[in-house]
Formats: sequence, structure tokens, C-alpha cells
Amino acid sequence: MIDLYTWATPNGYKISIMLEEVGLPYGVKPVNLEGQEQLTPEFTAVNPNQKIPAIVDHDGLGAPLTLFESGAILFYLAEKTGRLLPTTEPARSRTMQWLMFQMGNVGPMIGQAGHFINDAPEKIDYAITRYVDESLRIVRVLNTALADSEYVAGDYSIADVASYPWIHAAWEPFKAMMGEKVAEVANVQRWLDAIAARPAVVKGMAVPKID
Ligand SMILES: N[C@@H](CCC(=O)N[C@@H](CS)C(=O)NCC(=O)O)C(=O)O
Repeated sequence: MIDLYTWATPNGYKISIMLEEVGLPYGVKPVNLEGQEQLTPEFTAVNPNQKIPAIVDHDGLGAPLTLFESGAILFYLAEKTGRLLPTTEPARSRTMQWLMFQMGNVGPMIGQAGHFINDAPEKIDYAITRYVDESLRIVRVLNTALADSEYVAGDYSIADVASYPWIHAAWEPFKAMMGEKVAEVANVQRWLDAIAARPAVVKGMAVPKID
């Protein structure tokens, strides 16, 4: 059994989607970020970085395994189940490339854009422009990759599971910003629609249930 420490955010959804995709049994441990529960000693013992997601795999490698960083968790679950990560080259390295691209670019840039637009105590035009421009550039990078293949690294993989919740979260504001230019990133729209239709994604995007 796996304990999933999560909240209703893109990084959290990555892992609930993955667990639904691979069909491993898991229990949800909500960490209410609005209530600052990520800072409690109990959760800090699970993730010293005080951010969701994290897992404890009680059927881990001979002993319970505690893991944080969503990319590492996705890789671990893919290795554990033999799912959503090719075992042969060059598909395996290509999948890891796009997983790293998500971890180093998609999440951080869109996250910072959202922070400076919605949460910053003062509006800093330079920061907003920098992170929004970089986020839109990243969407175009994904669009180019999706011109050659149905999913970002070829077949549906952990690279898509990592990227989807972030692009999905930002898509309506991005479309409003792009206006007619949204037609230039039609591959991303097609990809979003295909992933949104997956039953595991529908289930994973509803975790945790918040009343
Ligand atoms: N690189 C980390 C980022 C995790 C992260 O930033 N999680 C956010 C939610 S999406 C969080 O817990 N924020 C609470 C905080 O920063 O206090 C990962 O991919 O797991």
C-alpha cells in the first residue's frame, strides 16, 4: 500500500494520475496547503522540503520507502510497475528528457507566472512579463514536439503525466493571452483533449476530494 501526501495542485495531480494509470492501491493523506499543513513536524518528517507531493511505499524495496519530488516519484512508480517508461533506447532517454524538461521548465515557469500574477503582494511587471513569456515559449516547444508524435516523447508516458496538469491549469489564461495565435499551438490543444479523456486522468484529477 502507498500513502500519497498531496493537495489539489498540478504537482499533486501528477502522482494521483500515475497511481490511477498503473493501478497500484493507495491511500490519500491530504496536506492542506491553505492551512500550511506542509510546515507541520509530521509532514516535515516525510518531506524535509515541506512541499507536496510525497509518498510512503509500505511495500517498498524491502523496507518502507519515503520519497519526495514528483519527477523522482513518477520514475520510481514507472520502474516499480514497468509502465509508462520505455525500457529500450532511444525512447527511454527521450522520455526522461521530456520529464526533466517538465521538472526544470514547465512547472517552475508556469508556477512563477501564477505566483507573480495572483499571489505577489505587489505587481512587478518585469517578473510577470518574464515568466509569462517564458511559459508561452515553453508551450510552443511542446507544440513542436507534438507535431511529430501523439504524445510528448512518442507513446503516452510519465513525461505526459508530468506535463499535463500544469498545461491544463494554465490553458484558459494562456488562450486568452494568445488570442488568435492559439491556432499556432493546435497540437497542444489536441494533446490536452486526448489526455483529459483518459479515465485514470479523470480520477487522478479529482484527488484529493476537498469538501
Ligand atoms: N519540485 C517539486 C515542487 C513541489 C511543489 O512546489 N509543490 C507545491 C504545490 S504544487 C507546494 O507544496 N507548495 C507549498 C509551499 O511551497 O509551501 C516537485 O515537483 O515535487
